[in-house]
Amino acid sequence: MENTATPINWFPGHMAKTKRILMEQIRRIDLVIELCDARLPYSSRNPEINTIAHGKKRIILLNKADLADPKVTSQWIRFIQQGGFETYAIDSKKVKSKDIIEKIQNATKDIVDKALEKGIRKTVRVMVLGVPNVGKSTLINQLRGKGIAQTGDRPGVTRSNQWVRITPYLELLDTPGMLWPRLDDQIAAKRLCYIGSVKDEVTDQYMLAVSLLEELESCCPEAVISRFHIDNIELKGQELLDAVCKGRGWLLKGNQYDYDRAASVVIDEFRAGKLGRITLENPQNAKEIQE
Ligand SMILES: Nc1nc2c(ncn2[C@@H]2O[C@H](COP(=O)(O)OP(=O)(O)O)[C@@H](O)[C@H]2O)c(=O)[nH]1
Ligand SMILES: [Mg+2]
Repeated sequence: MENTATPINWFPGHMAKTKRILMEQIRRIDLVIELCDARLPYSSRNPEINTIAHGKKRIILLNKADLADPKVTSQWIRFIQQGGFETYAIDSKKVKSKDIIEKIQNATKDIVDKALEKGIRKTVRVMVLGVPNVGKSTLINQLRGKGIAQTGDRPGVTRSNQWVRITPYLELLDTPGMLWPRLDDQIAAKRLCYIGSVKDEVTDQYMLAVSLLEELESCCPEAVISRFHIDNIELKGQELLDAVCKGRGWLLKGNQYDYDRAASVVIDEFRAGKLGRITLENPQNAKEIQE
């Protein structure tokens, strides 16, 4: 089998619309929290954020750090800090609300103090940005905790545009996920499919599983050998998927390989972290991410 998947169409019209909506909201925003996936700190970052968040304070969170290789995450943290950004690795399902709120308060202290000088107790407004499925809503729900109402009681702050009040003086805006429009970057596109940022229905799961397996073979061969019970790590394409089907016993009647099952299980197991904590990109081999 040749590796000639049809290019992933990952910048449909609604992404352009999303960008427009974000550009409209940004004027009211004091701080942007950019969430990216710690397994893909290059491909899951959206270069458009530099335009959208231009001139705004920003904190970059490497989310799902529980699924990523902690050593590589530390490298990424240093790399992003060198680019002049405040950045942390988190697991948004477990992160302590207090810690993140403190970071937001520190980052916006000068804005709040300046307003106080004029006698105004300012409400800090934070926009949470990131590709689909990166954990934006999970983080916001975690920060909101139990019993804190959504801010549906003020004009312009409704449930429908997802403003959430965290403290009396802190509001967060959950945004629809936005993919980045670099149609030329098919590697990034594929990797975003691995982590579920692109809908599975629009991608060829078989091709996706094969290219994921090939990437895993080169980045963590031991994990592939032990999880899929294969012994030849040089295999590529269909031969690789055949070996995985054989190794895990994914067979149909008549000893045909069950490719559908194999593709979906390979992708699911990677997403669930069952192959271990894996990061697919490191700062040395990723292109420059700072602007
Ligand atoms: N393992 C892990 N899963 C997470 C984390 N954050 C979010 N998730 C899961 O990722 C999926 C997408 O999260 P969601 O908040 O809906 O993403 P959104 O599309 O950016 O709003 C959900 O199944 C979450 O439970 C994390 O830090 N670690
Ligand atoms: Mg969401």
